[in-house]
Amino acid sequence: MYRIEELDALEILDSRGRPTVKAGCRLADGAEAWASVPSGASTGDAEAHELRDGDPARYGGLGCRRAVANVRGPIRQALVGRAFRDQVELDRALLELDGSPDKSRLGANAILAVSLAFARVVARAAGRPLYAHFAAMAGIEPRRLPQLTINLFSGGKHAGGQAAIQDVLVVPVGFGTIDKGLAATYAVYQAAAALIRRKYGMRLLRADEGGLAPDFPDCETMLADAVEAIRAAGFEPGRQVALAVDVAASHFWREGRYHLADEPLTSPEMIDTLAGWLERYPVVSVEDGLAQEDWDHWPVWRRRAGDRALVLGDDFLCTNPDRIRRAVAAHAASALLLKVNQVGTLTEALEALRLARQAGWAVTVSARSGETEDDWLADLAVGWQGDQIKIGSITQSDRLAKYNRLLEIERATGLPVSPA
Ligand code: 2PG
Ligand code: MG
Repeated sequence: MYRIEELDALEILDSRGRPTVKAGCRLADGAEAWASVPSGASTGDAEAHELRDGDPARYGGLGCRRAVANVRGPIRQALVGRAFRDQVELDRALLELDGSPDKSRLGANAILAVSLAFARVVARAAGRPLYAHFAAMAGIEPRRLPQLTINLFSGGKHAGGQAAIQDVLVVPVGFGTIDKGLAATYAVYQAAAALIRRKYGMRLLRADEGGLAPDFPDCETMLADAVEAIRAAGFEPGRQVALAVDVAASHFWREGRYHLADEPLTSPEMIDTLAGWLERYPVVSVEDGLAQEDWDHWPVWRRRAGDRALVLGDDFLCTNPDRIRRAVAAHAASALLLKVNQVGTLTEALEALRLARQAGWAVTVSARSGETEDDWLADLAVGWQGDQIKIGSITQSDRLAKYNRLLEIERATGLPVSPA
C-alpha cells in the first residue's frame, strides 16, 4: 500500500510557452516525485477535457490556475492520508472524484498530472526505474525498445498550415539501436536542411515540434523531398530509412470533402491519394489518413493499405477505449496512437493499449505538440512495449529529453530496437 502524505501542483510553461500542469506527490515513506503533462494543438474531438482558465487577460485564456487549484484543493483533500494498493485504485479515486464523462470538472490536465506523479513516486518508493514500473503495472516483460519515428517536415496546425498534412517522419528501420538510429536521423535532418535552403531559398523555419517547415508547393513534395534527403545523407530509402506520415486529415475535412489541395477530394479519392503515396514512397505508417468522423471509409482504407503500412488512428481513436472497441469491430485501423493525455489517466490508457493488443494492432506511443522537459514518455514507451515512439524532431530540448532518456534506457537494458 502507498499512503499519500502530500499533493501539490504548479503552473509551468510548455514548449509553445503555454501554461500546463506539473504535480507532485509525496508518500508517507518520504519518497517524492513530480510529473508534467503535455498539451496538443491538433486535438481530436473525443479527447478528455483540458481545463483552461478562460481569462483572456492572461495567456489568452490558456492559463491553468484552475487545474492547479483543483489539485491543491479537492484532489488533495480527497487523497491525502489515503493509502492505495496500485495505480488502478488511485486512478479510480480520481475518476470518482471528478464524476464527469470527459474529466471537465477537475480537468484532465489536473487528473493526469496526479496520475503520473503517483506512478513516478511509487516507482521511486519501490526502487525501480520508471520503465520497469510501467512494465510491471501492465504485466509486461520488456524485450525490445520502440522504433523511432522522428519528425522531419511539418505542416498543418503545427506549422501555420503552409501544407495541409501535419508531419512527414523518418523511421530509421535499418540500424537496430536507438543510438545508431538517432545518428542516422541527424544526417537526414542536416541533408534536408541543406536541400530546403537550396530548393526553397528559405531560412530554416522550425515548426512546433522542431520539424522543418518550408513552403512546400504541395503535400506529395514533402514525401519526395524526404526521400531525396535520405539519399543525400547516404542511406537507402525504405531499407535503411523509411517514412511515416501524420496526415491529420480531420483538420482539412470540411463538409465531407478533403481539402488537401485546390480541388476538394471525396473520401474514395482521398484513399486513392494515400494508396498512391504507398506505391511511390517508402511509407510504413499512415496516421489519421482519414477524418475522425469518416467512419464508413476507414475500413475501406484499411483494406486498401493491406500489410503495406500501418493504418494508425490518432484523432480517430483518441486513446479512448469506446472508440477503439468500435474501430476493432469495424476493422477500421491496424494501429493505435497512444497519448495518455487524450484519455486522462494511466489506467484508461492501459485499457486502450490492451484493446489494441488483443486486436493484433501495433501501438505507437506519442508525445504532444506542446511538451515539457519531462521524460516519462520514453519510460512509458519501453514499459508498455510500444512498437514505435513518436516524440517530434531532434532539435528541441522538450523532445531531446525523451530521446536522451531512451539512450539511457538503452544503455541500462541493452535491449534491441523493435523491427519496423
Ligand atoms: C499528433 C500530435 C503530435 P498534437 O497529431 O499526432 O504530433 O499533435 O499534440 O498537436 O495533437
Ligand atoms: Mg496525429
